[in-house]
Amino acid sequence: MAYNFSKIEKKWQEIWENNNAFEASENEKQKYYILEMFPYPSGKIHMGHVRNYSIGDVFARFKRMRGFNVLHPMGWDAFGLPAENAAIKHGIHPNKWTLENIDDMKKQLKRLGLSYDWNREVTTCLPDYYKWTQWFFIQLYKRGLAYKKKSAVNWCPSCETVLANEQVVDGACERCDTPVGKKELEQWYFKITDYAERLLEDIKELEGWPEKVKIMQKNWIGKSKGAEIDFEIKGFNKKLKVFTTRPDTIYGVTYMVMAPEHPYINELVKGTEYEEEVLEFKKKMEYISEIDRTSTTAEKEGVFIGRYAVNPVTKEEIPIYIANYVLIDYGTGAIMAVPGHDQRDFEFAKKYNIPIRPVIKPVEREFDENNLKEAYTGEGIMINSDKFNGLDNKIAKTEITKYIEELGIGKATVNYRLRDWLISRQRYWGTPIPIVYCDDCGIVPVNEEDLPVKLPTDVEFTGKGQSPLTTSKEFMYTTCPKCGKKARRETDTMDTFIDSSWYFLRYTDPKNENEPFNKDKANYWLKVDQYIGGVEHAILHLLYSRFFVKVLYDMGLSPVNEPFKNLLTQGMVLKDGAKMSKSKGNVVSPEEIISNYGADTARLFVLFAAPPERDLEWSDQGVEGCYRFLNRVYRLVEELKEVYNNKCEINIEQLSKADKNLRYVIHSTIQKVTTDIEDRFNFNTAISSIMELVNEIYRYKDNAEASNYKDAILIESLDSLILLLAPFAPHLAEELWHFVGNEGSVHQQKWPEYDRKAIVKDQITIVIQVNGKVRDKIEVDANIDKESLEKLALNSERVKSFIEGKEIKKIIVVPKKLVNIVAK
Ligand code: ANZ
Ligand code: ZN
Repeated sequence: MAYNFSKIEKKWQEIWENNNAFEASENEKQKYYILEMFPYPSGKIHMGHVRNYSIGDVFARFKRMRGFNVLHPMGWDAFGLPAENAAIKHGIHPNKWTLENIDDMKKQLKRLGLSYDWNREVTTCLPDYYKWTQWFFIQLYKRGLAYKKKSAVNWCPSCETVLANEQVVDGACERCDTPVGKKELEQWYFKITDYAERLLEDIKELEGWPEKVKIMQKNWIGKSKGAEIDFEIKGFNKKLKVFTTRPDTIYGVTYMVMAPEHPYINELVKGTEYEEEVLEFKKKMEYISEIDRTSTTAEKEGVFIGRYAVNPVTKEEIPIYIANYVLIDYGTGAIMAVPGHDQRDFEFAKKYNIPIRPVIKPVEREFDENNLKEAYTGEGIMINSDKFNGLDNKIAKTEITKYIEELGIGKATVNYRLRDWLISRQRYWGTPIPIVYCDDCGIVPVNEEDLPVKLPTDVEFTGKGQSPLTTSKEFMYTTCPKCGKKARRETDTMDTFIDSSWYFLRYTDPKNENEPFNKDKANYWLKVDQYIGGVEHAILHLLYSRFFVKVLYDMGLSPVNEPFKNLLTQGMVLKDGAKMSKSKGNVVSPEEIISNYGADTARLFVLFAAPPERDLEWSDQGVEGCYRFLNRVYRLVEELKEVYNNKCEINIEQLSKADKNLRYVIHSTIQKVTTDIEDRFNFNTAISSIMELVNEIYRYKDNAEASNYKDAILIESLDSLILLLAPFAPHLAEELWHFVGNEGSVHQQKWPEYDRKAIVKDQITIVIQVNGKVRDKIEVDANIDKESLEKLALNSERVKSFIEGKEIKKIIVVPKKLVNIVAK
């Protein structure tokens, strides 16, 4: 008969909930803050969630048993586009849709038996939370870290609405298939670029982060050292400023390229014969994404704008182009092109017949400078560079930069790939930006005591036109906080990444009505000791959170300068080799697995099937196997319950070989499971050693060689088994703990310590070879001396048959391992 998991799981979930078993509060114990990335309330949990939260729950339960004061909270990243789409499609208000989903998902999460402190639940779409998100916006604004700038958005001309990037499918509107265009809007930005250097520098502090995530962040910030150089434009009163990482190549500049969006362009071509073609090219570029424009395989293309620049060192006149491969928002939006040493420039120059002039040649290979097959991007010796000829190009880089500075035409600079964070969304379901526009006073932040600026409910969701907030008269029109005259509210809402940039701080003090969180509380709990989530957040969410914490740190609010001490990025859940997803139709529903096998089996499977950082392949047999294992555990404990009537002290001296062997397995399993969880996240190998332990207990219980201490040793083994199982299969462990008559919750027990003496083997196996071939294996006392070992080896019956009639030349002994007899 299978164990009644549904009854058992329901029972313990209720008891844990009624006892507030996982409530956390500050105390004198050492704290441990474990956090899983909170979910978007789509309505249904998926296997990725089950995996993420099961991993976190193992940690939380384990650390509690290790004596830590554990904070393990959960909440909802509840603003975002899907709620608004549901409103447009089904006419349900986003608020209702979201809160109902939260209700459903909470029930589903509770069925998994996760040890959260639900009293700390945080929901980003509720006014008690977004009030503080707005408050932070105002603080950033006051510090000059929030500002407005014109920039382009995706625009569907048929729906007359702004589209998020994910609503643009193959360049067309996802709703009506009309080609998407661009529209310039005034939008809000956070000045994350002010923190670029610190965000980069402090990556060094992130010791417990995966190397790959640190590299991704580094590349995203993208620091380049180089120079800014001004080029004169013939017949034009402004200079063309470029950013280059290769000032050493300046003698090889044979043309210039400006981004099509460069602000000088219109003026430069106005009224010329080039105007039409240039404007046409600009228009064409509007519809091509940055990624497509700059991919290395993209065909380089551009047009001559009819103007010339002057190379400041050679005084040559060189043509100016606009081209797809130069972007407006990197560096200065213009480049000096060196086809001899930059492959993009090389391809462009070949195509448009522009001269190619190498200025560096490699040291140790042939180099035909008049017939290049591709750009030479390596180091070497300077050529064609006047007084710098013959220098190592790395030295020339510094020397030429100095020369440029002397000439007063440029300077050494650092450039970052990181852009400022565009936070404006022309959407309803987000945190309203707490700004008012007054004809007299301009941009005015809402008074802090008037927060939150609440989302109105009288809005229409048509999917067309401007942000739904503009349809609410009540919301739109207000009075100026400064002068009291009629004023208009900002109708953009904030990017939801802002909500998730500080939720981990709110968990430390979730009900505070007077401040976002109390500093002492935050100080007690932070940093987050272990953060767990998908690698898809390796850049944006983690970078934005780091930025936010640094800003709050500078404001004296955050006690820490980095939020997350250790980071674990879990792999995906795959089925038939592909990611489980609705669109692929290969989804296994957690609810179904829980109903058919129980939460403990579901948890055990996702933990056992692969190490957390690897992708996990779904397997129905794997689930079955875990289910059978838990049943096997249940039957074992049920069968052996009686032994608990015979508790007694074990006398080590009187144990039999079989007793010692089981105790060896018990304590080495404790040791292995402990280090597997603590040091390596190797939950899969931890679980398999627990399975081994169960096998050993089965073998032992019927073993005739057990001593009089058999029952005591069985008690020791079952107690250990149940405790080790507690983080992985918490319901079953709790049930069995009580079933055998133990006191208190298993989850409040001390994690077992292994007995060092029990895992010292007093017998070891020695391999015996004759002339290098293995002929026998013998069991000997672990402390045997060399002489006795040689004697035993020569006395082995099997060995004897191989050395009969031969002369023993030599005996080689490798202590604790082998004996090799050389005989002729
Ligand atoms: C001349 C040169 C010669 C360059 C050479 C490279 C190699 P990273 O390292 O990524 O910072 N560049 C500058 N601004 C650009 C823009 N807005 N769009 C496209 N390309 C741009 O790259 C810096 C280099 O990328 C700069 O150095 C510039 O080309 C180009 F042998 O200047 B270089
Ligand atoms: Zn005013």
